[in-house]
Formats: sequence, C-alpha cells, structure tokens
Amino acid sequence: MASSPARCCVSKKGTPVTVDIFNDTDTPELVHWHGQIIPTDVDGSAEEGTPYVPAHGMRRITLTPKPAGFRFYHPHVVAEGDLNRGTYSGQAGPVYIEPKNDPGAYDREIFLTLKEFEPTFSQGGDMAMDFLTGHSFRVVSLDRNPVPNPADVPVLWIGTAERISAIVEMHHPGVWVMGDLADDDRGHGMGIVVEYSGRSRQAAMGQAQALPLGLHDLRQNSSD
Ligand SMILES: [Cu+2]
Repeated sequence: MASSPARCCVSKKGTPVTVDIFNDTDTPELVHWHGQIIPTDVDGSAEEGTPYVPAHGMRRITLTPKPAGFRFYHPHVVAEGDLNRGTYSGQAGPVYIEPKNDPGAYDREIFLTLKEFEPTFSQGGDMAMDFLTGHSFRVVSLDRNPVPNPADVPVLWIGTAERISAIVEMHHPGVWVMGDLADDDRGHGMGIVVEYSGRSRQAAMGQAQALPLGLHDLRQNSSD
C-alpha cells in the first residue's frame, strides 16, 4: 500500500485470491480484511494469531473472500500515539466482494473513500459535504448489510469506518465534482467528476480547482 486511498479491489465471493503484501515501512505490519469471515492465518489481526508482515518484507496470502458485500482493508497494528503508523497513515481501501448473482441494474458503479482529520493534522482540508445537491440517494445497504426498507435521502452522513451503498438517479444534467480540497490529494485519486449532457471531463477538472467539493459514496447494493 503506497497511496491513500489505497486502490479498490473487487473479487468474487467464493473464488480464491492470492495477495502479495509488501511492507515498505520500518516496522512489522498487518493488513486486516475488515468484515470478512476468513481463517486466522490470513485475517490480519495479531491478537488472533496472524503472522506479521516483516519490516521491508513481504508475505503472500491466499484467501477465499466472503461474505459478499462492501468491505474494506486497513492496517491492524497498534499505533498508540504514533500518527505515522497504522490506519493514521491513511492506508485503507475499499474491497467489494461480488455476489455470485448480482441483481444490480446501473450504468456506473463508483467506489469513494472519505477522509477527515483533526484540524491540527489536516494538511489540505477535509471534504465539503455538498456534492450532488438536488439529487437524492436511495440507501440500499449500510456497512454491507442490506437495509429492510431502502429510503431516499437528500444527504448522506457517514462516520469513521462506515460504508453506505446508495443508488443515485442522475436527472440534473451538468458537471458534478466531488473531491478533496487539496490539489495533490485530488490528483492522487481523492476525487471524481460525474458529468452528463456533453460537458467534457477536462472542463470539469478545471472547475474542480474552484468549486467547493464534497464526496459521497455511490454504490449499488449487493447481497450474498
Ligand atoms: Cu476493521
């Protein structure tokens, strides 16, 4: 993991995947597969017995992802007061485990990660929360669990480590930009442009420099 947010990985439920975990840090590390039901040896939690990935070393693991749904991975070392260690370093990323049968009907599927820091640690500012004003979000799943009664809401409010899966019907043509306020972070993937009605991506990214930016998660539901 070398950037934040780390890349999304998509895998199929029940299909084994092999992952090479490289640790470029000076201390032993662990990658924990949040929310998956997998053996201790690969789960990524030292307290359960997973071996560490040695400093500047590598460990190859094979796991069979399950259950289906929107998960994530993150370091699992105890950072304590060291803000350069563990999840403080921002090294987390989404994991989507596709169900065997995907009932979703959508044109585009987007995975997004938010960041939020204590103001004294923030280097580029957090993300404003006004993306897609005028659209509504049909929340179909929370922390990968399908909600009993999907509801349309005008705003998504999300906390640390939470995941929201929502469907948005795009019926206000234009260029909608969401992303980090820091140019550098946005250039590294903390931002996205949603456009329709013929506006160019280049024009949209130009606007990204000037607009107040927010970020929401637009994910399709999934089920086992
Ligand atoms: Cu976790």
